[in-house]
Amino acid sequence: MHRCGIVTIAGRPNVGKSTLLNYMIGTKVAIVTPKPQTTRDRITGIRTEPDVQYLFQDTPGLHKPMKALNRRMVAEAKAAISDADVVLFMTDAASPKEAEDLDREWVALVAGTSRPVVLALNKVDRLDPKSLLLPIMDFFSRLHHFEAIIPICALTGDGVDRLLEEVKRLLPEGPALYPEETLSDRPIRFLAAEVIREKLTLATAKEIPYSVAVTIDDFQEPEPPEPVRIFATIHCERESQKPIVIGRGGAMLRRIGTEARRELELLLSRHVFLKLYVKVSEDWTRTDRGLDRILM
Ligand SMILES: Nc1nc2c(ncn2[C@@H]2O[C@H](COP(=O)(O)OP(=O)(O)OP(=O)(O)O)[C@@H](O)[C@H]2O)c(=O)[nH]1
Ligand SMILES: [Mg+2]
Repeated sequence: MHRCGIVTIAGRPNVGKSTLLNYMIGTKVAIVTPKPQTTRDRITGIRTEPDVQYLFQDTPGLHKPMKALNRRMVAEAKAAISDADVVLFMTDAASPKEAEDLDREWVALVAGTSRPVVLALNKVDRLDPKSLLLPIMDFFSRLHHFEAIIPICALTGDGVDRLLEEVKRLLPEGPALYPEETLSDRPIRFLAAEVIREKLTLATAKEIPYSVAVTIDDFQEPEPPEPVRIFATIHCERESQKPIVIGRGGAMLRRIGTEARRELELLLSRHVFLKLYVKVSEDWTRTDRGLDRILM
């Protein structure tokens, strides 16, 4: 029997959803940073095996929807959960007690969909001793009837085979929907913009990561050995943020550009020429019109 279906990966910010997605797909399809609220869009990563095709949807970690951007992220996550055949609910087993309230809100949300839910307890590498897992499993099994509760480490892949087995048996019967070689539903230029945003998020502090967006103005793929030519714009929300992103004598922008180019060269297995511009798009995160103008 062949199975195929949508598996939505959901959970609060920073628990490791995108890290797990990348591990399961075997390459980077979603960006990862140590800062919460990194993922903004729904991204589908596709894993094909002889008897199953998993369509994994990565989602933004939900949080208080204060701005139009956050409201849109919450809406994306909720829509992805309601589209799911199986929900892969994720939490960070090594996070402090205070995170329990957020997890509880989250469980209520996924439980409301009546979809089967598998719980992945991530970051067990940081749990010492391992006996600490038992009270966590107990906490969650009192909140909801999970189809399975599986401790994993998304960084190393520990436990992920078992997780995949559990998810597989819950997927509906059906043919593969994508060709075997398709790994993501997003075009390569989306990944290019995301990699630039990842490097920017890693290099800047405070509100900057939450105030910027990256658009690709032009993406040219001439015959090798000519490099791929990418022209991108970093949009800030306010005039005062522009000099921070550019840095003294352009140092910050050069650093972001170099790191993004290096990673894109690895992902594309080609030389890349990358040119970055910085622009102020006043308050783009605050209104739907602003979002529609900037987001891809
Ligand atoms: N120690 C450890 N760190 C992990 C593990 N999985 C993910 N991380 C780290 O946790 C941080 C957040 O990972 P992400 O994959 O971006 O988390 P996310 O859930 O997608 O976060 P949002 O997109 O903000 O909702 C990164 O620094 C990862 O390297 C793990 O198994 N062990
Ligand atoms: Mg993410």
